[in-house]
Amino acid sequence: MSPQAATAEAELEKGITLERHVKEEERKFPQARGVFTTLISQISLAAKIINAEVNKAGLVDILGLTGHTNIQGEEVQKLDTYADEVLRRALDHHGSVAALASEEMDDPYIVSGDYLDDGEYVVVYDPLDGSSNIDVNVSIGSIFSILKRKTTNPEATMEDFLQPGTEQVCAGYVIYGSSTMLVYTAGNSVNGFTLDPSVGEFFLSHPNIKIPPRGKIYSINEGNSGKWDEPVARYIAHLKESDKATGRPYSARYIGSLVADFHRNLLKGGIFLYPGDKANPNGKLRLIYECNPMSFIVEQAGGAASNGRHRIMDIVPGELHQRVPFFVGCKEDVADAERFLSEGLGR
Ligand code: AHM
Ligand code: MG
Repeated sequence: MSPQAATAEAELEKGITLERHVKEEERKFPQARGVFTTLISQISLAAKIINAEVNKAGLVDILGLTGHTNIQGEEVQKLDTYADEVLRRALDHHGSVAALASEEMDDPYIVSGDYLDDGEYVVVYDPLDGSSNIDVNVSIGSIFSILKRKTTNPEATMEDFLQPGTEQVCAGYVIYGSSTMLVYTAGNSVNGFTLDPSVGEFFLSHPNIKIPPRGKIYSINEGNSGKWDEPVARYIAHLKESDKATGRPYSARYIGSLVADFHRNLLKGGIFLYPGDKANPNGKLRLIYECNPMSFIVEQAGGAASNGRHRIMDIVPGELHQRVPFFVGCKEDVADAERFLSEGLGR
C-alpha cells in the first residue's frame, strides 16, 4: 500500500466526517460562527441526492429507458435542471444565504425575506458540470463557491456576485465518479472526503491535498488545435518535446469533464487548459461558477490559475456568466504557459 493510501485508510478509520472537519475549521475562524457547518452540510446533502439521481440515470440509460418520458409516461427532467433545483432548495432557507446564482439560471435567485436572518452570504454553483458525459458513464461534477456579500440592503444585488475570486470564503466541488468525493477549501488547506454509500456519510480520505510544483500531464481539447493562437500551439508542441530535466514529453489526458480533469491533475500533477481561440476568444468556461472556485482550490493546494496573462482570482467580473480562458494546475506549468502566451514565442 502506498503511503498516501495508508494515510487515507488511517483517516477513514478515525472516521472524521465532513461536518466535524468543517466545525473544527470554524474554530480557527470564529467569525464564521457555525455558518459554514450548516452551509456545507446542506451542500453535501444536495450532493448525495444528485449522486443518487446520477447513478440512476446511468442505470436507466443502460436499460434503454431514457427519452422525453419515463416508464410512467411522465416527462423526464434534464439532470442538470434537476441538480440546479436540488441545490437551490438545499440553500434557499438557510438564513445566511441572501441569493444564489448558477450556470443554469439566467438571473440570480433572490431569497425571500421570510427566509433571511443575517443574509450575509451569496452562493454560486455549476450544478452538474460536464453533464453530456452521463450517457457514457464518465465522471461529472458539481462546483460551488461562497462569497460574503458586499451590499447591506435587505435584498442582494448583482454587486454581491460580481466580486473577484479573491473574495471567496469557501469553494469546492463534488465528483460523481467511481466513488463520490467532495473536495473543499475555506482558505486554510484543501481536504477531500469520500462518500461511504453504506452509511451515506462523507469521510475525510484526502487530508491536506498538495499539488506538486510540476506535473507530467496536460489536458486540452486537441480537436480545437486548428483554431488555437500560435503561442498556445507552441506551448503544447513544447510539452511534447523530449527533455529529461522537465519530465517532457508530458502525457495527454482529457476527459472533457472539468471536475474530473481538474481532480486528476490536482492529485497527480498537471495542467488543464481551455484557452481562448480564434472562434471563442474567451474560451468556454465560466469565471464565476467554474474558474474561480477551481482557482481558489488549486492555489490553496500550492498550484496556480491564470487566464494566460493574469491570475484568475484577480479578475473583477463584468457580468455573471462571463467566460474566461483558463490555465490551471501546477505552479511551474502555469508559469511556463504564461511565459509562452506573454512572449507570444517562448523559446
Ligand atoms: P458544461 O458546463 O456545458 O457542462 O461545459 C463545461 C464542460 C467542462 O466540464 C469541460 O471542461 C468542457 O466543457 C469541455 O469542453 P469541450 O467539449 O469543448 O472540450
Ligand atoms: Mg459547466
